Order: sequence, then C-alpha cells, then structure tokens
Amino acid sequence: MMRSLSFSIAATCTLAFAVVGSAQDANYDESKVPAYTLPELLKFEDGSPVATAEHWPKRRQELLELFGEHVYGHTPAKAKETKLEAKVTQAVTDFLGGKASMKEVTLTFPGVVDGPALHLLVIAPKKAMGEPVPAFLGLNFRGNHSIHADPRITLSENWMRPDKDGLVIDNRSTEKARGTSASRWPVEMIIDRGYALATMYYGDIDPDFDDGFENGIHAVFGKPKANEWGSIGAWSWGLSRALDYLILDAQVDGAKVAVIGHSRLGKTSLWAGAQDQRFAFIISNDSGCGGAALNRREFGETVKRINTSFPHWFNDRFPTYNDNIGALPVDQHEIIALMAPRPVYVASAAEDEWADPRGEFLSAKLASPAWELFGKVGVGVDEMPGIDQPVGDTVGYHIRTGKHDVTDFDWGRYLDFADRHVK
Ligand code: GTR
Repeated sequence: MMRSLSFSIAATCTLAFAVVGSAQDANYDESKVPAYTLPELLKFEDGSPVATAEHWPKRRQELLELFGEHVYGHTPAKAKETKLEAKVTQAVTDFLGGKASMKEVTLTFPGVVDGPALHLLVIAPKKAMGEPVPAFLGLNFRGNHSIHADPRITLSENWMRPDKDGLVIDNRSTEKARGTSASRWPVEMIIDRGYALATMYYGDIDPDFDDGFENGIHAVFGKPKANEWGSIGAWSWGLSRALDYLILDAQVDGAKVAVIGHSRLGKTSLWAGAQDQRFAFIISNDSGCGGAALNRREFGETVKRINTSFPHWFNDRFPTYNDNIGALPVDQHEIIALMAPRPVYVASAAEDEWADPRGEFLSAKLASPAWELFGKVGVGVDEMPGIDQPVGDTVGYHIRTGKHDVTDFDWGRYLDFADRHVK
C-alpha cells in the first residue's frame, strides 16, 4: 500500500516539473527580481503602529494566526491538547568512548493501539549525569541511526524516501545507512561543548509524501481542513512533543533547548519556534522558500513551484497565492520575527541559490525591528555580509562557502551563538 503510494508521488513530482519548470529555469538573476511591497511587520492589521515591547504579544498573535491560516495551516485543537507517553527503551553510559550517555525514548499516543511511535535519541555529555545541560533538538532525514555509526542506535523501520546510494531498499533503511549523515551531526563537537543532542526521524511523525494525510500522526488526528496543517505543521508538532519529554528529562535543562533544522526541516524548525515559545533558540539552516527566504522576491524556488512539487507540506490555502504572491498577507521576515525576543540564527550557503541566500538575509534584517522593541539588536548590519563572515547580535546570519548542506562551520556558529545567548 505504502509502496504504491510512494511510486505515485514520484509521478506527481514529474508532472509538477512539467507544469512549473525546473530548477534550471528558475530566476537566478537579481535584476529580474520583481518590484514588491512587503507587509509591514510593525503595524497591527487595523493599521495602528506596533511601537513598544508591550504591543508585541498582540502583534505576535496576529502574525501567528495569519501564518496558520494562509501558509503552514493551523494545528488542530485536538493535537494541541495531546500529550504523548514516554518510555525509555535503551540507556547506555559508555557512548563516544565514555564521554557521553545515549538514550532512546519512544513516544506514543495514550490509548491508541498500534498508533504511530516517535523515536527520540538523546545523547548527553557525562556532566548531564549530575546536572541538566542545554540541548539542541532537531529532526533528521534518514533515521536516528544515520547520524552516528554506533551500532547500538536502533535502525529505523519506518517508510523512507528512496536514495541514490542504495541505502534505502523498498522504502526501508538498511544497515549500510548507519552513520551516513554523520557529517551533518557533529555529535562529538556538540558534546565537547557541553550540550546534549536530541534527534528524531521526521518520517516517524509524517512520512514525506502526498498520501492524502492518512499515515503518520494524521492517522490519529484525521484529514486536515483546508486551513489546517500539512506535513510541516505535523513535523513541528512532533518537535514540541519531543520538547515536552526533554523538559521532564533530568539530563536536559528544558528552558535551554534550541531547535535546529535544515532545508525543509529548517522551515519546520521556524514554524515550531513560532508556535512554541518554550524553544529558547531557533536555527534555520538553508531553509529557503517557505522558510527564511522572502516569497515576494521569487528568486530560486517560488511559492508556486514548492506548492506544486510538495502539495503536502503547507495548507490548502497557500497554493491560492501561487500566481498572486502580492496578495499573501504575510512574508517570511515575519516568521523570523515570531522568534522575538528569543535568539534566532538564519544560515545560507553560497552555492544554494535555489534557497535564495539574499532573500534569507533580507528576512533576518527586516525582522530585526521586532528585537529593537525590546532594546535588543537584531542582525545589526544593513548589507549582506561576505562569505564566511558571520554577523548578528540576537539575530545571527551567515552565508558560508559551499552547497546546500549542514557543515561543521554551521554548527560552530550555532554553538558560539548558543554559548552567548542560551548557556
Ligand atoms: C527541495 C525543496 C526545498 C528544500 C529541499 C530539502 O527539493 O525544493 O524547498 O526543502 O528540498 O528539504 O532538501
């Protein structure tokens, strides 16, 4: 059943390419960016000014509603009320040669027999045996076993997108996939800096294909209404449920949990951070369209293109703006602003034009007035910095050398930022 669905999504994607063109014919020419007017961040919907920190919670609420209604979809009330049950299924104290502990936690729906299960992996420095430490929480693309080669990490058995390297067969991961995403998850570096790392496979929450919202947690919550969540909303919800657990875990300081995500999962970390103010620090790594990049620039991936290729990511209202982006009541500088006054970091990669690095920088910059309401400095510069030159005070930004990826350079900056703002 699942298998045939996964093949039909491949067909949908091919069709999508035929309809809206390919990455090759996207616009990458700055001079062809259309003239645009952005919705005003510091103005209430009735036109009155947002002038003080006291005004911010109300404006924040307005923006959150607008993003729910027009972009990511509202989280259904039933999902907001749901708490998961946590069970520790494995705990070892000799991870990374003894400098860390590793624990696996299964999160399930109380009373739902054979329902979805979310598998959280928590790796913590030795110090966390005696006192809680700050943590990074992020979803992964290829299963917990892909982030580190230690064979004790349980191999994910859930549906997985096919890959080019033969690591996934019949939509299931193989043993060969162990540690294959390790370059994106520098576990030792994170542990050595005194942080815990918690991660979960995003497909545990909602398998990443357009199945009409029947599998993953949708099996529990039912088919969404037109203005309710798509997959990004579901993945974000999963991050909040993992945070529920981390807050209760004695190894982790629940008030110091950063949420991190790359690409589609960067869009997800932003939407999670927007909705759940318990996240202390939010990181968007190369999140691009539907993440940090301004929609109205239509540079690289556009709203029309993303809604056609990935009809299950956003809500059903978002595609109504495909050919009329100027009518969208929000733009992505406002999703960044929803993190205020907490620290946020937006990162781009020089060869990742598809994600529109300049559009990502402009969002960080144009969101910064929200921090100024609190007497804080946001990104603190007017011009986009040079390559590998991080900037920012409470809103961090860099564009690093290289392609669409997560590297040690990115993590190094996030750890420095966390040391400054969270630790
Ligand atoms: C691309 C998509 C991007 C980005 C990326 C990823 O195909 O166009 O928006 O999300 O996938 O998640 O790797």
